[in-house]
Amino acid sequence: MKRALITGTTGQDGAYLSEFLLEKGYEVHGIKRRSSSFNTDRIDHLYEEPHVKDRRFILHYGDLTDATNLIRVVQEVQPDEVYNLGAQSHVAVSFESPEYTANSDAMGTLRLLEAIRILGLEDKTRFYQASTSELYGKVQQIPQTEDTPFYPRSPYAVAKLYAYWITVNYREAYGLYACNGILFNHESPVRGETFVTRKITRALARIFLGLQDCLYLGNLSSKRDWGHARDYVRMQWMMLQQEAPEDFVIATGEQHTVRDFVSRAARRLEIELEWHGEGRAEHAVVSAAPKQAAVRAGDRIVEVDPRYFRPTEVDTLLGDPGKAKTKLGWEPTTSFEELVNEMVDEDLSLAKRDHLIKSAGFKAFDYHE
Ligand code: NDP
Ligand code: GDR
Repeated sequence: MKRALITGTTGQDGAYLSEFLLEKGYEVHGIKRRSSSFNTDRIDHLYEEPHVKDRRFILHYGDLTDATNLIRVVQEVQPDEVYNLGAQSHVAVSFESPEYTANSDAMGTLRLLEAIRILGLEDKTRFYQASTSELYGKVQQIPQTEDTPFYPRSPYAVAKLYAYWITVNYREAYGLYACNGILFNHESPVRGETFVTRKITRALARIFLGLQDCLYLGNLSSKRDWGHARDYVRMQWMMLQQEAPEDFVIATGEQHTVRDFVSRAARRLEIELEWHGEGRAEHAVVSAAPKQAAVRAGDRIVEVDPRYFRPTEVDTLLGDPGKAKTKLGWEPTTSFEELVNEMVDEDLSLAKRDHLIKSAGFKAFDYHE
């Protein structure tokens, strides 16, 4: 039985990858951070309590900022494959916590690679690094391939640049089987609530039910290549099954603006939007809505709020997944429309639950950022 160790197992990709590897028959070990409240929502359906005999999903407390902890966990698990998905992954937050972001995302990757080396596991353990299209930043070539130059535009991307190169360096210096997956944005119903797609689908579902009045966003003209996390974790595994380690771009090859994502998500709820104004004054007004919606034609439900603009922005990202397709036979299976619809449908179910709680006189969770 193959054994995998995943950092960031409680995150979006960690949850999908854990599920995927368990289905493949792996024994899966995940690192989770100590938190004052439960942080395992996304993996609760996989949880096996410590008394289950021969359990295949095992969690270890740990943190990428703690080298001794990583060495101990790697020693205990003796993994065949390590997936380094753990990170402070929010670009906007990285401007507020740049040092912590560098510590977890850049130094954390080094610590994990060193743990493998210190324990003499270079010939046994294969290593996957969660690299990112944010590396391209101020893009110099469209679409972006494995050979496009990097120009990071945030503390997050700069930290990930270090992680990218230290992974390449350990491959070249010590013969470690180590790969970078340069993944473009990928989303799902369990995407973190403050990334733009989930913020949109969650807010629109709540607006539909009258739980919220308005959705405030930053740069509506940003273009992203959005895929489904389920498709992308499959590729993370595929990368570690080749004869020789290589880096791959994972993307759909299709690009949409944030504005377009909003309009598509609204349409799933049968709400039609009209866009007015420009830049910081841009907003969307309902032009048609179904009877059961809590909004009416003329309601202004999307506004730009400058607080969500970033000091330096990545305006446009579009990946070329040609190498992944030719060499590994990988292709995304979920279209943009299917992705938007799945996310809206799931958020509508969650909003209905909150609506029910509220209408029964209890306080429903109401946080949005
Ligand atoms: P999430 O933000 O959903 O998950 C991040 C995970 O990392 C969480 O489990 C989080 O724990 C954990 N984590 C954060 N800080 C630390 C730390 N110091 N030590 C250990 N664990 C930590 O990210 P995604 O699942 O979306 O992304 C997975 C990886 O892929 C990340 O590295 C991200 O940067 C990268 N990436 C993501 C893309 C995307 O579009 N989703 C695209 C390209 C790259 P907790 O749950 O406790 O917060
Ligand atoms: P990104 O994702 O920065 O691409 O990083 P995010 O969804 O945060 O932003 C995408 C684009 O939308 C614009 N935007 C807003 N973003 C947020 N979060 N909130 C808003 O209100 C808002 N309004 C407009 C942003 O400015 C941006 O242009 C994600 C993360 O998962 C990274 O970890 C990963 O490496 C990259 O994708 C690939």
